[in-house]
Amino acid sequence: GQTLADFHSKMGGCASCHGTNAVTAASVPDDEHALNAQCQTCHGSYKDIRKTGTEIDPHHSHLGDINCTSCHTAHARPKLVCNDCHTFPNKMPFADAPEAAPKVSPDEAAIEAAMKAEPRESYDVVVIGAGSAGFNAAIAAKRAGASVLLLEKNSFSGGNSMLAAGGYNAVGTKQQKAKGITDTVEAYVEDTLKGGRGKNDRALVEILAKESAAGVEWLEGMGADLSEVKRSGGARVDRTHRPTGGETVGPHIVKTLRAQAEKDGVPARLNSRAVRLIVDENHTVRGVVVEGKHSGLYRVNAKAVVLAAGGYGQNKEMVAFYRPTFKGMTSSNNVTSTGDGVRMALEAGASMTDIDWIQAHPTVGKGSRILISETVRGVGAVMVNETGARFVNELTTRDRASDAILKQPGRHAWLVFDADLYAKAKMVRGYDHLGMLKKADTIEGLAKAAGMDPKVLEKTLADYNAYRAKGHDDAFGRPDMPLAVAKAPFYAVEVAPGIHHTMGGVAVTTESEVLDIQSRPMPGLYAAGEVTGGVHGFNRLGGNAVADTVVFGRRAGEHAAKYALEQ
Ligand code: MEZ
Repeated sequence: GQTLADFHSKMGGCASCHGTNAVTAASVPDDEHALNAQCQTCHGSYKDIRKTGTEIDPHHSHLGDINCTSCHTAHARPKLVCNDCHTFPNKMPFADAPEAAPKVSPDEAAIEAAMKAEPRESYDVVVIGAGSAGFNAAIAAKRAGASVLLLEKNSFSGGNSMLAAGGYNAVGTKQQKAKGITDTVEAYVEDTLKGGRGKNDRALVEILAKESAAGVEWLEGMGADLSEVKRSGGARVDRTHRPTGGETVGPHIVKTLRAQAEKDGVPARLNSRAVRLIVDENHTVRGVVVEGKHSGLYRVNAKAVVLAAGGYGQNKEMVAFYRPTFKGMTSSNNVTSTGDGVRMALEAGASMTDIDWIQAHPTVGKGSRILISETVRGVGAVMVNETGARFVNELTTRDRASDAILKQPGRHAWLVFDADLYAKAKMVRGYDHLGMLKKADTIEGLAKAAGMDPKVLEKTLADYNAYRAKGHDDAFGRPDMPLAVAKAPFYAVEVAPGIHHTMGGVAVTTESEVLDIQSRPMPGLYAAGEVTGGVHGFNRLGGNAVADTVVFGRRAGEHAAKYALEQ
């Protein structure tokens, strides 16, 4: 079959996509911005081509305005990136084109050669990974006066942050004050330490809490909407901030950061994988070897490098090695969470903190990779087992909730809620759109649709509603019961635990410096976000990952810039 490129070349030659310059590896920009602009000149923007019906439309997704070429690969068979997580049946044009040749990883000799070659470019700060931590670091470093390159291996930016659903934990915000919520830095710290079973690095947690509200303001200053505040598991008060209407937080923040980075002159360079940190004999960082999708291996010199490459939740070998009991478990993470940052840091001589601590999120859609956000429980859903009985405080910490589900028959559970919750939590409409919900006009009907015992489910919900009315959950001590489950139609979604966050990672100081195996800072090497260990201890609280990426992303960028500008 012909490719998209064959088709276009018949219309206007290579110039129809590439312009009139000769196409060479060096002339094709790694980020494909120019190509994508060209696609949109003829076909219109995503908004122009968006469908309005109820069908799944990849041009209107939580990934936002990503590059057309992420899916419409011109010289080989196209690939719907949505299907990295979903199983949409969408038919792609040129679906019969030949498959791309399998990617060959660069060998050691080629990497060594690139390390010795003349640098293609030089920057004060190179940031690896364009998720929330990386974007925050790049913007902060740029604003501090450094020249900055932001690298992203994927064909679109956002990383795992793109899939963050629940929200951003912050204390002392104007949103909390407006709702009359009494909260303190100490309470945030204590909740986080309790959730982490006291294994967290307290100094890092204190920074997280103290700088959390400033991080919200920093994002708001870029146009973000974090106006709603709700409860997450393990928190004593409502401190999880998110966009109005319960919209998912990750895509919103990524969209905001993407636009700001573009505006500030630090857009992510896409399709550009960092493969090796260049460090000298004194463990001082000198640069990075990059593998461009089109331009191959090249060296970039840097006075400082910020590792913001995310966790390893999608690296099955690393999961099986560090946590054998989670071997083969599904993961809610983006396919980009492959542990590259941890690997590069280890190769460079960094030390690790709690590298084997992995979090299973209790509610990943059964048999899928779709996270059913903690928000759904926070807003009011009740969790029952396959008979229809409750078995745990729905707002306990994730490790406890996951353990409790794995002890139930079939090692799964159901979240049950009603029309009021459906109206309040916008993300639930997304699950409905994906066909993940059972729905019925009566509780009996819902129980039958989900294979539960109707009598058991009816009694469970009647008891729950009575506990709510009197303000005390006699059965499991759930601290917050915002909604009854009383208004038809009723809904249920089947869930089971899945890998969600790798709490361990690169060991860092409070100034985001990476430590070597003798616990000495490695000059010029900084890290932030899920690639690091220490902040979350044994178990991360919902809402603390986004806070981590913003607070420590900013700090890493600022410290890296300061260091670089002093060299
Ligand atoms: O912080 C998280 O991981 C989170 C809030 C996830 C979720 O359930 O939405």
